[in-house]
Amino acid sequence: MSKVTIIGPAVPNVPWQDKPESLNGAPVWRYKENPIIGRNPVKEVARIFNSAVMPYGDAFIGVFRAEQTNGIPFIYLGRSSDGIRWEFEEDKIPFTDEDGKPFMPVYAYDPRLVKVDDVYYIIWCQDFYGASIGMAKTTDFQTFTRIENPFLPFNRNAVLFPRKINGNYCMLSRPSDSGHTPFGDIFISESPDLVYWGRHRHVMSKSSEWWESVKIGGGAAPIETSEGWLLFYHGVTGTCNGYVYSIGGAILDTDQPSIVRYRCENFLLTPEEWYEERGFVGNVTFPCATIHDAASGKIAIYYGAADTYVGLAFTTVDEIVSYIKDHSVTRESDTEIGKR
Ligand code: BMA
Repeated sequence: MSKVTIIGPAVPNVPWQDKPESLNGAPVWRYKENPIIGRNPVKEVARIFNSAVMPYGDAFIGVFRAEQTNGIPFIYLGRSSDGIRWEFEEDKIPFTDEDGKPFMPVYAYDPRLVKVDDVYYIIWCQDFYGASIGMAKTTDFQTFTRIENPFLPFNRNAVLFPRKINGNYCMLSRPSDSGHTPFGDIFISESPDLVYWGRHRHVMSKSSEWWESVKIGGGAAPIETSEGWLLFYHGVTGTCNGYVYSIGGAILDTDQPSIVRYRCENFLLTPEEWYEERGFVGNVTFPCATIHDAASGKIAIYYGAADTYVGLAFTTVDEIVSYIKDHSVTRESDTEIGKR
């Protein structure tokens, strides 16, 4: 029985591998057979990465960033019985408007998938006269209805919380500029209906830790725990050879998630393996989802690797929360409510 509890359903078939004994103090370990999705996984798709999955019935379902052979990213649906071997639809997800008419984004990337009450929401980055956030809902993974774009451009890395907080939907996002943004902090916004968004608050900024000194962005949907919302996010540093994307961790206050309770000064995972260092864009580890089991505390982290592959890594809620707390450094801009 874990000391820190995950608040959520039991997922007894959560993908899992035990921690290797050789691992030196690190709280997160990789699946030995990574990457779980290799190149050219679907006809006319060169690479799948930065993708989100979740339990669905007795199996798993996911929305995948698929870079087509014309270079344009779209979202494809995938299914898996074990969360490791995935089968993909041959066509991109057919988004429609509220009247059921086709309504495809110009491009779509970095999807997140979050269930709130009985509805599944897909949130991604798309063109809205500049890079911003697109959103759709489904209850059956057959029809996918676009809902209003939540934010103005430019914005990316929107992550919905898996339940309403104080009666409102809550979403993290990362306002920035267009292109390969050299800055960016995480903010939170609230909505009573997923149409009107407001009460924007700052959550956390890039930090003076070198691995996240350029920009940060939300990653997987926050996991509710007895200690607060456990957030895996990405942090970026700049080098002579370009950006390096690592995975970081923080714990946000349960009722006021713009307040950061703990923030890990160390990265939790950084590009080290060949599939993380080498690919279309080398040196990228980019978390977009977790599958987690409230009964055992096991957490499987899904991350994009080198803009080419999907990797899987593991931790437990006890191990990760105590590591984040033991290595926590918070600054005023983390711990304040985030309103100025
Ligand atoms: C960001 C996004 C991600 C990508 C990363 C590294 O700006 O486009 O999809 O993984 O760059 O290329």
